[in-house]
Formats: sequence, structure tokens, C-alpha cells
Amino acid sequence: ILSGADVRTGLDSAVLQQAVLDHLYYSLGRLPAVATPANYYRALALAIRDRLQQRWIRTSETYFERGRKLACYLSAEFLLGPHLGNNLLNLGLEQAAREALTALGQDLDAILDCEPEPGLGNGGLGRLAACYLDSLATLQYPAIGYGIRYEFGIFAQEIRDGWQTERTDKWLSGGNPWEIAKPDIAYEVKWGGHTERYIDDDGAERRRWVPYRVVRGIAYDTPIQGYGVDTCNTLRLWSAEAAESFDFQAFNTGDYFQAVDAKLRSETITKVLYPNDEPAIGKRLRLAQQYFFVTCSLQDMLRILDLAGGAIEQFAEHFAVQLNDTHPSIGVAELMRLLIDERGLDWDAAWTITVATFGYTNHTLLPEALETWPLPLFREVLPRHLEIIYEINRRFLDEVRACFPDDSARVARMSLIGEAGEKQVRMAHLACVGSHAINGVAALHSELLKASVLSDFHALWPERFSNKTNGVTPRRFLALANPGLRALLDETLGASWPVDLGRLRELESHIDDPAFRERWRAVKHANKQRLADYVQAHTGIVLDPDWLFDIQVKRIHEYKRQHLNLLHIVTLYQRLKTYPAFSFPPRAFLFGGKAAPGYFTAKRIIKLINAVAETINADPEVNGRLKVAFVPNFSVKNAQLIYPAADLSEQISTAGKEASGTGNMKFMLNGALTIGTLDGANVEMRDEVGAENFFLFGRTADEVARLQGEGYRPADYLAGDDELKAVMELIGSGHFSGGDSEVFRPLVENLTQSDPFLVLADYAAYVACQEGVSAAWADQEQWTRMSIINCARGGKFSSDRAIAEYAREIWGLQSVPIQV
Ligand code: 26Y
Repeated sequence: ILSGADVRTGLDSAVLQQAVLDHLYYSLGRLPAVATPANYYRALALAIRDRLQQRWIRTSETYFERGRKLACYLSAEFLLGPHLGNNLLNLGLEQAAREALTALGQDLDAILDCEPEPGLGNGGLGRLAACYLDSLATLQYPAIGYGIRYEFGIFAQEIRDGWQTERTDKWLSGGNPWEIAKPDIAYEVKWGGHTERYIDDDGAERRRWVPYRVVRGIAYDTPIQGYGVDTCNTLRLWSAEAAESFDFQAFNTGDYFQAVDAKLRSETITKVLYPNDEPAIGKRLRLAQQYFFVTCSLQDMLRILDLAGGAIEQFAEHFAVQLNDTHPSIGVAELMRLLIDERGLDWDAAWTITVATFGYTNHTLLPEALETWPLPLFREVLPRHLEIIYEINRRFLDEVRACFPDDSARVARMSLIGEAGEKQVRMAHLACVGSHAINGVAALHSELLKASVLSDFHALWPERFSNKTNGVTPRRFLALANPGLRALLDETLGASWPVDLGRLRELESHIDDPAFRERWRAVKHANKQRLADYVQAHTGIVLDPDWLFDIQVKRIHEYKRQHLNLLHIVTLYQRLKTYPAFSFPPRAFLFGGKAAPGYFTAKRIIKLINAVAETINADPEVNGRLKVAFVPNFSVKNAQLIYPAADLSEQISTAGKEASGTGNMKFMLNGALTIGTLDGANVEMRDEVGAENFFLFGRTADEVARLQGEGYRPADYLAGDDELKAVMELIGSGHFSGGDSEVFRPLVENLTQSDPFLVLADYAAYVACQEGVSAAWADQEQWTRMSIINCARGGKFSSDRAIAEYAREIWGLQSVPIQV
């Protein structure tokens, strides 16, 4: 019927149409007459997965045959976002899919919207992992992502009475057409118990771990298709199950309910993503999650090595394992355990392999965000690992003493065991000692790491340190998110820019062409209309796409200073109320982002945003020039609507606190101008784009440190600034809270009394800089030039550049082209 094309692999729209109908009928048991859009989504997803299958299997097969080094990206989080649109893009199937669905009376965009987002991450770190998978596949690097198949991802945020509420994210409830369970790829994971000495067959003394409990980790694989290539890599996520052999004992003794209970407890391990981006001490389940996915992943590498017939001594030539922050850093002790206890290597051989295998990426400078585990908890869960860590530490501290004689303070600072108060295992130290490469995620961050939190390690091993500035994938965040701009770029630059982002530079030769600028503006305007429609549908707030769209979307954190943005908004509001003739170009301020459920200050900041929004939006004296909206449930999905609609990107963290930022890059590539501090990757963005195309304000990291060292007093800034004082009083007065002067008091007191992130110190500079923004916006032709330049000079921030650096400088990885 289909002229010989295979209904599982054919790429034209007629075959695709048949494939969708087949899946509706055979996989979903539905006839088109009763199929919902969600049914069509699933049928199309399955049809597309079929088309990935051949590439996917061929890719694994090629890696196995060629036996080249494999990069293993270990991350507790992968914030992938919806797959369907991205897979259509990377396979070049968007047009065919659109036609197939149109022929079936369906609209592709409505179908795409049905996909629940796999939100298996909190924010930047998890999304970075997802961008890196996309680049690894696109650059044809042999790579695998290893992580956790959380049954509930990041919570869904709802706003009730202005406050954040959390709903569980049941992303798997409709089934997940993208994953393939591999129940035969499963490993045992031990817990608790004790260790004991024994004599092996050769008469040697050894130690073994007698666990209290054993669970199983099952592999679930998701294809990661590269853009425009046949490489289709794997993301392997582990799900916990009861280990039958263990629980059968309880069945056999007749205690059925105890056995079922043990099963439920085993499966708890992968139930839910911790919704925090700072460690909560003593969370046993979190340690269990980390060890669980790390041991499954390392055991998987050993199985692959055995299958390929590789020698255990060659482990580090076959695998480069990258630790995405300290979350998987237990891997250092676990690989030692596997090599020594299970494979019989001696300590020195095992240690050489371990250090050659691991690389460690640090994502934070905030000391409170560095992971540590209370020693008693650690011993209870991982007794054998504690012994191994003690031995690593003993040898390591000998090395420190040899390099720095008579420096016991240094020894105490560097120890893997913290002794201040309750004893702690310091995971960042374990990661540093066990890795041959240590990197930060932006130039400034990597410098500050060497000078602050990791300075002792830098003094000992300077050669281990390097910088790898973050990047983002231009496929999802430009081509997919911004089809209007994609069309213009394709027409202007040809089709290769998504894999050669430096080519954006060629846009600069068009900035003096008024017709080109007009088209650039038309794209932005349409994107703003698209976002305005979304905001109206989800909040009821009506925005005018002719206004300046000023956007801050990211996790809510004091150091990211959403409240500084608010102080500026209230300043404008106050000026308008006091001087009705006060004139500035109308602006819409948009916010989005989740607060950790237990971070009360962050939740109060959300409440304040909504309170200010409600007051301003309802006031006819100001709402012709000011609007404020909080977009609920910021996610990868709505991010794809938000970044392309921004005129101005807010990157206003206290200098020295944001390791890199990646949203800043997504905005830039979509032609937003940035107002920002010299923090994280903002510094490099400004270097690329030129000072004249970047709105810079605020204290530098050095100045922040100096001010705090001298004893910062926010009251000094209040006393010297009547406008700021009036703003703080207005917020404290209950003006935005129906007369309730209690609700925002904690925020006002925090800022006026301690202000740990120097909001008041940077306020005046920020407001002045925003006046510069308004002045620049008034000249639309000039603004458009700057917008084009921001996009044109954003090429450095492709994750392809970042991944090529990791591959060459840390992993020693060669690309392996795939031929299907
Ligand atoms: C310990 C656990 C609760 C935890 C979980 C998640 C700790 C931290 C995190 C997430 C951290 C994170 O997202 N960091 C961000 O990483 C981005 C990618 O490198 C950076 O761009 C961003 O500046 C940094 O805050």
C-alpha cells in the first residue's frame, strides 16, 4: 500500500501518517474517531521512536565494535524538557509530521503541547546536563548519561492567593513513550550492615561488606538523537525495585506483609526528586539515591568492559566519568570498592585507575551549598565506603604533610573528614582528591574557586584545575523555541548555523539594512504576542507586545535578587504616583521560577511579586505604563516561549555568587539585551558583545568581598537615599497587601538589617542603569542593532563549544561517526 516504504522507518508524510494510525490502533487500541489529542501525541511519539530505533541500536553497536573511550556523564538531575519537538527537529521531520497530522485533521502544535515534561531536575545544573547530552550526540561523541528515574520530578507550582503551592508532578501517569525498560540490565545495590575481615583463597587478608539490605536497580533507556547526524546516544536512568531473592526469605517464613513492606521501602529510593538546590543535612534518602545511581552506573561500566573483553586494568582507557557536582562523588569510593573488593586489584592500582577515570565539575561557591554527610549516618548506610574513605584520607593527608610540612591547620582544612562540631564527610574534598581534573563553569567562577573554596587543593595540584564555561544547545533554545528567528537565520546564513554557531557573526553585516532590522523586530513582536497570549491564558493579565518586555526567570533565591528587580518596579510605581507626568517607555515586567518548598524567604519574594503585580495591574493611574506578571510553573516547556519574547534579560545576582548562569545565554541568543552584574558568565557575555551593548551595574566580586569584610551596614544606604527609604516603607506599610503590614515585614527587616546579598548597596546603581535601558529603548533602530549584535556574538555560548573542550581537555575523547 505504501510503495515499499517501511511503516517503522519511512520518513515521508504519507508513511508517517500510516505509522500514526497503526500506533493508534495497535499500541493504543483506538480508532481515529474517538482519539484525543493526547492519544495522537502518544501515537506520533511512538512512530518517531520507531524511527530513532535503527540509529539508536546502530550507535550502541558501533561503540561496542570500535571499543573507543566512552564519556559517562553522571548527574543526579537531567532536566530534559519535552522530547517530541526536539526529536522532530533533530531528525529533520517537522514538516513531514505536520503534514501527516494535518491529513489526520490534527494540529501538530496542539499535539506537541500534550507532552508532559520530564522535569527530572531543579534548574541550571540539570538543564546543563541535558544540553550536554544534546551536544555529545550532535558532535558524535561516544557518551552515555547516567541518572535517576524519579517517579515524581520537580513539583508543579501553582499560585494561590499570591503564594506558591506545590503539586506532585505525575509525569509518568500517561506512560512514557520515549523510554525502553531493560529489566535484564539490573544490578544489586547493598545498604547498611557491617564489614568483616576474611582470608581469601590465596591466603590474603581482605574485607567484605555484609549488608543489611539489598535492592535492585533497573535500567530505563531514553534515546538522545543528535542534530543532523545518525548518532543516537543513550540516557540510562535507574529505577529501584525490591531484590526478590532477599524478600523471598520473608515470604517463605510466611510474613507476607513484611515482604511487601520491604518492597515498598526499596522502591521509595527513586520516588521523588529533592526539590532543593542546597543540601539539607542528614537526609538519608538523598544519600541512598546518590549511592544507588552511582553504583548501578559503575557496575554497568564494568559489565560493558567485560562484554568487550577489556582488561580491568584498562578501565580508565575505556571510560571517562564526569561528576556533575558532588552529588555522584561517592563514585570515587565506590569504584575503589568495586576494583579492590570485587575485582581483586591492590590499592595502588585501583587508585591510579580511579583518579585517571574521574573529572569533577563544581557548580557553586556558596559554602552552605557544599555537600557534607554526618559521619554516623554515612557509616550506617555505607560502612565499607567509610573505611575506604578513611584510607584515602590517610594517604592523602600524608601527601599534604609531605608538601607542606608543619602545617597542621592546612591538614585539618583539607581533610575528607570535617571535625568542626559533628564530624562530617566532605564530598567536595572526596571529589577533588579522586579526580584528575577539576573545573568551574565560567571564567570568573573558576578563578574564585581557586582563590576561595578550593584554594588548598589548587595549591597542592594546580595542574588539575581548569575552566569550562557553560553553554546551551542552540537546537532547543534557538531553532525549536524561536521558529520565526530560525527562518530568518536560515535565509540569511544558510542552514548550518545550528551546528556552527560562530556563523551568527555574519548577521552583523546586515545591521545597517533597515529592511533586515524591520524583519528582526517583526520576529520579536510575534514572539511577544505569543507569550502575551500564554500569560493571559494562565494569569488573566493582558500584556501589550509593543511594550518593553523585561524578564527574570530562574529559581527564586536571595542571591539572584528578584527583590532588587522588585525595588526598581516599586520605584517606578512610586514616581508615577507622585509625579503623574513622569515619563518613561511602558514596560512589562515578567517573573518566573520555583522556590524550594522549605525556603520561606524565597516563597515570600514570590508573594511580594504577586502583590505588587496585583496592585499595579489594577491601578489605572499606572497600568498604562507598567504591568507586572508572575508566570506560574516555570519549566523547560514554557521557557521555550519566554526566552524568545524578551527585550531585556535580568541577570542581577550579587557578584561572586552565580557560578555561571545559563538562562543569560538563552536570552542573549534570542536577541535580548542584558542588564547584569559582573557575575558568572555575564562577564564573558559582555566581553563578547562589547561594553556598549550590555547594561552593566553594581559592585564587583572584589568590592562585594571588601564591603562585607569591612562590615556592611544596609542602614547607611537607606539613610542616604530618600527614594529607597520610601520604597521600603511602602512595602512595609501594607500598601501591596491590603493593609496587612505583617506579611512583608520579614523581607523588609532582612534587607534593612542584614541584607546578606547587598541589595541595598546595588540599588541606586541598578535604578540608574535601568534609566539607561529606557533611554536606549526609546531609539528603536539602535535597540534593534544591539539586539542583532547580542545574537550575532553569542556563538561562544553553544554547548557544542563547551563539550568540545571537555572532550579534548578532560576526557581524551574521539568522535565516532555513525553510519546506518
Ligand atoms: C545538594 C543538592 C540538594 C543540590 C541539588 C541541586 C545542590 C545543588 C543543586 C543545583 C545547583 C545548580 O543548579 N547550580 C547551577 O548550575 C548551573 C550550571 O552550571 C550554573 O549555571 C548556575 O550558576 C548554578 O547556580
